Amino acid sequence: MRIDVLTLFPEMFESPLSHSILKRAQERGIVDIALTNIRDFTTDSYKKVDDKPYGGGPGMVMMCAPVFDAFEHLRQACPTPPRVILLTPQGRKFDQALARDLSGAERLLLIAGRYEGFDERIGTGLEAEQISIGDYVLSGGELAAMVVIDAVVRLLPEALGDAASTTEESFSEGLLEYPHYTRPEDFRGMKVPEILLSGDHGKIAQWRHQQRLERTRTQRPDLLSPENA
Ligand code: 6GU
Repeated sequence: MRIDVLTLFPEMFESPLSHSILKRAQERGIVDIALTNIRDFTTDSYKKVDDKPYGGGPGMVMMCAPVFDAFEHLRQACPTPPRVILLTPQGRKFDQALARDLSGAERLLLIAGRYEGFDERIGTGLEAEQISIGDYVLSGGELAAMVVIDAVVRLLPEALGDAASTTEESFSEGLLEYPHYTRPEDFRGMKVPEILLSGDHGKIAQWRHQQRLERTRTQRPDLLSPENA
């Protein structure tokens, strides 16, 4: 997969992209992630990327021209048409199903904005899908873009070792994970549940399933399908 990111702050991406699974996936050639600074596509001496909103009101708006020019530069360089994603609180809410859907694309182009928002014509003109990562306001789209990249890349074949590969499956069943424990058996008086030490794999599986249902009921009842409720 190839992922391009258009951003005013490419440096913000450096640390998340150079650790752990994202780092390894790039090293192994599973994903190629390229950052493009929108400001490099300004044409005036101030390198202006934002302007006052028509109609008045607070804040500044991301201008069309630098974003379109950066976009067209990237489109020229590679013939595969990308899925174009605009990170915005107005977008469709990101979830595991959307991550899985995006992980099937050959190419993604993410656009992260700053200021009050994008000129509306950026989304319409570039035929972008709009994605939000949740109902709260971030200072810009960069962290949201990183969330999307992380969730998508770990789903690419071979991106994960065996150990981690089951986590996503459980979420896709619509239930939270069961509780995990490792050594010691007793930590400051907090004991590992007896059943996990029993060696009875049937009983353990049953207990874990029960825990998943119970946790989901108490912490995320919204996730429960009618047959589990
Ligand atoms: Cl994608 N952008 C911003 N600025 N805030 C958000 C968001 C995106 N998703 C949730 N909050």
